[in-house]
Amino acid sequence: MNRKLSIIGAPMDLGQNRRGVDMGPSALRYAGVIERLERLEYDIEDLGDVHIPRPNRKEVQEDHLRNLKEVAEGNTNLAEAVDQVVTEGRFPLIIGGDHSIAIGSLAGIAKHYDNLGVIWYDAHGDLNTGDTSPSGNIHGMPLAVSLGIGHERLTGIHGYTPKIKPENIVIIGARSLDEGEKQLIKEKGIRVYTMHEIDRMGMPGVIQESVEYLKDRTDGVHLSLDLDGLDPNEAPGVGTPVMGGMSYRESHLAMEMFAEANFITSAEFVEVNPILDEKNKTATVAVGLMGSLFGENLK
Ligand code: 6HN
Ligand code: MN
Ligand code: MN
Ligand code: MN
Repeated sequence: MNRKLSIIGAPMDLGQNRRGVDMGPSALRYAGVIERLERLEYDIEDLGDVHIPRPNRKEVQEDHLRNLKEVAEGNTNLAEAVDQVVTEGRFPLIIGGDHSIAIGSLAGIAKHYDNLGVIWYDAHGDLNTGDTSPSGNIHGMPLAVSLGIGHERLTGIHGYTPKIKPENIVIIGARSLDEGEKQLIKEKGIRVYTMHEIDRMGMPGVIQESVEYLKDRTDGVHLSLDLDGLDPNEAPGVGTPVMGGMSYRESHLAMEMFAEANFITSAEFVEVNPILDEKNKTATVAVGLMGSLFGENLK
């Protein structure tokens, strides 16, 4: 694992319609992310938060895409910050913010790789477009956008498209997929471990298979962890909870196995909403998972 770590906050809440997720970066810092990782002897810098514009309430919504202009602008800023960190040979750890920030993260990271792998740890596929989305919320679209599918104001961020290839993606924990997303998964042959597979194979089997699958075909792997991938009993502070999720222990095991495999090259933790949370529980869970991901139990 790269021992040089840069934390970038992305206080984005415009990719969905519940307020509070823009305070996610603060909640994660308050839950002790820096101290936790410093204990593991990382050279760690906190770059603070990138600028996210405020929404223009008077503007009409374009093509069933809520806050398109502002989400695009915020992600452009994030892409530049992340690109800079990777250029400096440091590991970018991005803290959100709603999941639309994966658009900017991947834009900044993927140009440094020929075959960037992506682990999408989430209750959702985030594979919608303006046409298939039930909500118009861009946080349900970042994986499609990164594949080059969607509005060009989003797909073209940071000057190139697509960012990633369908065969380099693994989705883990899915249990709420929209019709259009299911179709795209089939059409593109995207690997998905739904809760059904996790129940049948067990988390160790799922992670082992995912690692084996990605290891020889990729030259770097980005972990995009949406806290709603966990069961809402254990991570209640999220905007789009779905029952029947991955447990706290299963999630730690997944992070520990990723740490053992030593192949994650960038990561983001998203959708922590302290207003919907219970005493910062979800942020605390997220920071614990980061501890495992960065090798706490390998010491
Ligand atoms: N997330 N599939 C739903 C939508 O509105 O597109 C929910 C998306 C949730 C997105 O949790 O990052
Ligand atoms: Mn650049
Ligand atoms: Mn998501
Ligand atoms: Mn989700």
